[in-house]
Formats: sequence, C-alpha cells, structure tokens
Amino acid sequence: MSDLAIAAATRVLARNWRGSYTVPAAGLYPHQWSWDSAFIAIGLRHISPRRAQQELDTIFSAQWGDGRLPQIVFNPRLDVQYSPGAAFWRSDLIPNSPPVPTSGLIQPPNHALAALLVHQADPEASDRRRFLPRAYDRLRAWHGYLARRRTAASGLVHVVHPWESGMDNSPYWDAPLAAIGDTFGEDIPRPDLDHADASHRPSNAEYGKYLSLAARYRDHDCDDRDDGHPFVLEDPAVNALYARSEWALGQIAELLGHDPAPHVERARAITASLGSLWVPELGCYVARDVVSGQLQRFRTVSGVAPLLIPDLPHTAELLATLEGEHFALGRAALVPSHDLTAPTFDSARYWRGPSWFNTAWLIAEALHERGFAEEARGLASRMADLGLEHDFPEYVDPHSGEPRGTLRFSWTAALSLDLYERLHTRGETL
Ligand code: 2M8
Repeated sequence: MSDLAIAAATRVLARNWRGSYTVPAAGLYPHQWSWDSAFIAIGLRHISPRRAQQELDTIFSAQWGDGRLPQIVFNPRLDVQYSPGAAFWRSDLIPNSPPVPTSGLIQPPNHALAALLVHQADPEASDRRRFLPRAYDRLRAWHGYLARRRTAASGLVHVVHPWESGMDNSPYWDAPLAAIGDTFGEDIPRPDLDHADASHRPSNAEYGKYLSLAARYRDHDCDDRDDGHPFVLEDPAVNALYARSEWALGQIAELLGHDPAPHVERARAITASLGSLWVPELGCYVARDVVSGQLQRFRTVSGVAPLLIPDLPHTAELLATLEGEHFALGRAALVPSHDLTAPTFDSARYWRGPSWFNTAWLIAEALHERGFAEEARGLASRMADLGLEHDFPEYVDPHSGEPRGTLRFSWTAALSLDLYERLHTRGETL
C-alpha cells in the first residue's frame, strides 16, 4: 500500500458514507450493519476520529431497551433493495425496540474493542465529545444483554440464527439447519443476486431456512423466551470477541476511573467456558449445537479466533493449526474461512472457504498480541496489498487471491487502511 492506496481506501469509505454511518457496500448491503460498523470505525479513526466516533454512536443510538445492538439498522427508503428488510422485521411493533427500524437479531460483539481503539486514536477529541463515557454505558448494557439473555448453563453466549455469527453459511450450521423442518417456501426474494454471483452466495435452500428462523424469532417478539427455538448454537468466534471485548471494557473502565475487575472476571469466565469447545484432534475450537448437544467438528476460521484472548490455553496449538495444511498461513491468500482440505471446502462460496479481510485482521491482531511478530507482520502486509490490488473485495479465493462477492467493500478498505497506517506511518512492529 502506498499513499495512492490510502487515497483509494479513503475514497471507498467516502463513497459508502451516509452522513452518520457507513454502508458495507453500496448495492449489496445498503443499510448499517452492526459488526461492520465496528470494523469500519477502526479504519475511519485514521481519517477522522470524529467520524469513527459517529459511526459507533449511530449504532449505539439503535440500541434496544434490553441492551441488544441490532444486526442491521434500516434505511426505510431503500427497503426493497435488501431482504429481509424493515417491512419483514416491523420492529416498531416489538416491545423494547428503538425508534429507528432495525432487525431483531444481533451480530458478534466487537464494539468495545473498536470503541477503545477509536478513543486511543485521539484521546483529546474523544474527551471533548465525551465519547468514552457514552460508549461505556452503551457497551455495558450490550454485554449485559449477552450475559442475561444469551448465556447458557455452559457459560457461553449462544446465537439463535446463522446471521448472528456473521459467518452466515459456515459448515457449522449445516446439521442444525438440516434438522429444522420448516422453510420459507419457494418464493424467496434474492435481491443480493443482482449484486453478486450466485456461486459466491448462500443457496436458496439456505435462504429458506434463514427466513423461516428469522420469522419465528420475530413472531416471538425477539424476546429470547421461546424454549422451542430450533437453532441455538455456541460459536467460538462470537465468544472470543465477547471475551476480548470484556478485556477492552476493563481498559475503558480504568480510563474512566471505574473498577475494571467485573470485566476481567467475566472475560476469564468466558475463556474458561470456551474449554468445552476445544477439540484436540482438530487443533482448534468448534461450535456446539445446544439443541442436540453435538459439537460441530469442522475447522473454520471461527475456531482459531480464540487466539484473540489473553491467557488462553492452546495458543501454540492454534498457531500450529494456522500454519499447517488446513489454513496454510503465509502460503494461502490471508486466512481461509474453512479448512482447505475438507470435503465441505468451497473456494468461492461465502463463508465456506474464501478468505475475508475482517477475520484476517482479527488473526493478525491476535498474532501480534500473542507475540508472534513475524507471522502478524506477514499477514498484515499481505492483507494491505491484496485489498488494493482488487479494489477492496468482500472476500477472495484463498488459492488464487482472486476477488469474490462484491467490490469496494467498506471493512476491507477500513481494515487494510488500519494495518497500513500502523505498519508504515506509525511504524508499529505489527
Ligand atoms: C453478510 O451477512 C448479511 C446478513 O447479515 C447478508 O448476507 O445479507 C455477512 O458477511 C455478515 O458478516 C456481514 O456483517 C454482512 C454485511 O457486510 O453481510
């Protein structure tokens, strides 16, 4: 990446900026997405700390009364361009919902980590606008929701829909979705296929299950009290981000003169609970289906994401798994979303093989934090270059590095920019 590349990434973020938030991609994703905004803020902080704060403030302002941060905040004027949209969710009829139309689901909790990084980019600007105290209140309520409404007896947070994991068609969800009889019928709106190749996207059969599950959750007022809900899964990356974000909340608490201990305790408790998802033969963590009790024995990028957590047992094993034939760290383009050697691997289709820039950023950050400096630097610089080479693609083929999904994708631009700035402008060791 060069100055030219910084300008190109900045242009993507300007093009996708909508005045108070950034859309993930102009055509395919025309609303605000929760975990996208947190990743985007991490890059925006280098362009404008003020805009990065605003990005997070906008998602915070859509917080539900119970503390959840919604998966999507809709722009109702663009409702037909994305499915399922505001008319499907009709969130105004659901108790606890905010005044703006949103989805009722959630996404992975990467927001506290982002808020801390945004604050650190310009502490004075942050203090002037009282960003951190405001964010802390919102983030405590958000994590409180996860602890109260989404934590099972195992001590782990569960997701109630594949979309909540952010890795929508991961092989983890195959068996749990197959066990669900209901589907949405034949008439499945797919506006996404106007913007991306069908072979890069989830199938119609998967969409049928997604819509029927979402409708069921909505029809129970999204209240997390539906004991018969057929999809309840514990995902390693969601829990790893939750634990890592609790560590970040601890640091935020300290900066604000509050007691960090409750956050550190919660982070340690999640880390201990994650032990039940560790599969030694696979050398990684896996998801558990709470309904059937079955571990979903696949190697995915989610299962190596716990490397993000300080004090994690199995750090060395996770590095070995990343460097071995399944993820080929340093040889594959970035980090494949699924095991390169698995029969379920698909180099083009969404979260079943292609490499994504947000997970590459998380793994680079994790390697850096765990002291694997050379590996972190290698991954970070490849990521910064690859984004620019292909006009900031949504994901890439892990063998060829060729672009897949849509282009000019916001988190690709934001996170490539972040790594470039840290590696070259600030001269960090990453
Ligand atoms: C993808 O998911 C949305 C549903 O949330 C979709 O396919 O329509 C995922 O890659 C998700 O992780 C991401 O947040 C979202 C927007 O970029 O797109």
